[in-house]
Amino acid sequence: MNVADNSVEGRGELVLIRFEDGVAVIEVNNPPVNALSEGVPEGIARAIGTADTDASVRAIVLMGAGKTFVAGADIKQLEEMAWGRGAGAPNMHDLLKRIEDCSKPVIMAIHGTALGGGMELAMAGHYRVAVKHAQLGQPEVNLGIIPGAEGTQRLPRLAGVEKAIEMCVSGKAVKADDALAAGIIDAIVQGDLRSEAAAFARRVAADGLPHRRTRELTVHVKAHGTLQEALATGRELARKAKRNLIAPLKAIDAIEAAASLPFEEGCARERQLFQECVESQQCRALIHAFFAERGVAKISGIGKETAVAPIERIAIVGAGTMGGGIAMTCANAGIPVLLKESRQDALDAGMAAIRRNYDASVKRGRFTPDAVAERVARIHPQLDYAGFETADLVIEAVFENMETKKQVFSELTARTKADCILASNTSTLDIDEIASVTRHPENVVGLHFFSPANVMRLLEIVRGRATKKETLATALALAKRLSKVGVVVKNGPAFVGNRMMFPYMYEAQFLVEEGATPQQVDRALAQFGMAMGIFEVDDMAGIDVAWRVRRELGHFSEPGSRKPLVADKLCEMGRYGQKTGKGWYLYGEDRKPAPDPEVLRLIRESARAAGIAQREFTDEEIVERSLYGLINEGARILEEGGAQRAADIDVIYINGYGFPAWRGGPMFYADTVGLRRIYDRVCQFERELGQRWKPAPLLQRLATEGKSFREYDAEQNI
Ligand code: 3H9
Repeated sequence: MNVADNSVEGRGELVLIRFEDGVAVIEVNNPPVNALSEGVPEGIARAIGTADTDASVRAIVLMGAGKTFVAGADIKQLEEMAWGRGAGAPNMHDLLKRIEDCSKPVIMAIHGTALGGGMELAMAGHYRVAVKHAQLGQPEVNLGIIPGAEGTQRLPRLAGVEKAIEMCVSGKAVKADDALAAGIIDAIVQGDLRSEAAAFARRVAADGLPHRRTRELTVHVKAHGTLQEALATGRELARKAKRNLIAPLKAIDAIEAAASLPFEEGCARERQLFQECVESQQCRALIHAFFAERGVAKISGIGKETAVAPIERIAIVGAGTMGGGIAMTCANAGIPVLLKESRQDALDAGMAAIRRNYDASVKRGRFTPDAVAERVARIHPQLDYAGFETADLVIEAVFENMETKKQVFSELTARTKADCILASNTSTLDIDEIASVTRHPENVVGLHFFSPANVMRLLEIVRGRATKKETLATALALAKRLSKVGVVVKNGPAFVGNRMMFPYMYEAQFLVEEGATPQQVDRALAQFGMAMGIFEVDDMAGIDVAWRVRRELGHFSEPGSRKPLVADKLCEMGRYGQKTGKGWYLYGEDRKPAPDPEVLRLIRESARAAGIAQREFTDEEIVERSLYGLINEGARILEEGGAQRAADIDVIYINGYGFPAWRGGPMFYADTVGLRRIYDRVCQFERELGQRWKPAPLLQRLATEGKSFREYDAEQNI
């Protein structure tokens, strides 16, 4: 075998080429994900040129070194573009043409993920082979852009208009079998990818098989009668599934161009649409969200050298809604779970709920019955602490009450091994006080899952005064294993997410006391992009739950503080929200909220009795009053060190509270409005509405200095 490593460009070996028995194997070598950073497209072009002119080469294989094929354009580079800086997008057009026009057959060999520009690169090959676990996708919409390297032109030629729309609009990757069935790849290889792909390449060359150029294929419509029907269905789907997003509709425009224009012109149209997207506020916000999500795991004082404890077995105390959901999360990740309850009926009810949830997943096609059986078998229901001494981590998920939690922790500390991590799923209570009853407070941490725990991605990891860094590092690693986004927050009343939620929730309630209706407030918030209005959220979480937390945290105990009038009354009337069929709204069989005249009457009567003047509100005022209080609280938390970065707060709100990712999270959104404007409005609200609107000192400082939360984060240099 003749091996000749060929370093390309001056930045190390970004692209390698080896010659193996008549086949040139080109490897993209740009860890961690082989992104198409500067130098990579040029390197690939050069390697293709080398192989094309080498008479001993009969065929070419292009693959990724390390754990994946190419995972797309370098998003750092795209971020620069989005902010109007940098050199622009890589010129992929010339490279893809060079590959397609190569005189030797080019076989793309895919493992890991071929995403975005990576999938586009793959589609320019004459043939594609992949390992079974490979995934291919056009996730650009998740970054607020459309495929910009001919993906919208090539995919409908390979897989048809509908599949192209489905993939470009959803942004979801498909597995190798699906890609094979759709005509995106030509074969799935079973053994070693490199040697199988090389053998495939030799066969293509030996048999003189045609160079299949994607650009020469005809765009086809599969399930619909006409192109226009397929496009109309796609646009409807995009409007529903990707509410408020610009890019999915633009991707469909580009696919339409593929079907109605010659290839080169379609590509030009795609580039134009790509450019429009990359310059949008949505793109900036979504790229911010992408890096924010990856940034949360970077914690000062914790590095690669910090020991992470192996978690082989987890025990959970409490089989209620939260405990059951957490048990499912662990079982889904392949971790055996002991699930303890104190009463048989509660344990039975908990296990029944788990089975019901899994059955629903089978019905939706998410899991096979066998996969569910395996998962349920990992959950061991029990009434005592048997086996807890073998657990590496225990998660307490009992009733939200300090005395009950302390009781559980004092039992746990006696029944678990010394290095067992003891976690509380509390959403508001003081972790240090809970830890005070244990022998090893350094092993105590908060793991605040969000309901439903098996669905919601957010995990607040609460760092107590004594929590050691190894415990945090283990919690972060576990979050990743459970497919959650773990965000480390400091112990403090209601931590970060819920603490910011209170001013938001109360202000919405004051708005209805002053003349707005719950529906109007919720509609304004939904139009802003929130997944749900705040009154719907209160009904879903339970009005009684908020009532208990208010008391636990001593809200409105300060003299002169304004207390919402209606929430307590609803609670006293037994209107707890969805679970009782009545709360701020009425709920029928379909669980959809309907306005209730009784609640409106109660609101108006309470306001009249308290002498609150009534007026009309615009949607803009509603959004400002609801969200600026939340942002102001976020600034206060940030300054107190409750969260490490403003971007961490964004990740919390996007993943746990339905804040629209395309607005980048509340703190990023505040930057886009301008902190000066937010600060001025907060000051105005303070004058008009009182003390609760006192501006956070950090907000004041940044506004005065003309800075943003992003700049504040950059200065922290974590
Ligand atoms: C595109 O391709 C546009 C085109 O149409 C053409 C334009 C002309 N660039 O997620 P992880 C970093 S748009 C730069 O923790 P995993 C990431 O920040 C792009 N960096 O790993 C992190 O860095 P750090 C379309 C990237 O194993 C590290 O890699 N492609 C990129 O859980 C590890 O990331 C996508 O949208 C990138 N493209 O998941 C794919 N990707 O360690 C986006 C990752 O410093 N990427 N990084 O924090 C992903 O979905 C996941 O990263 C992936 C791996 C599934 C690949």
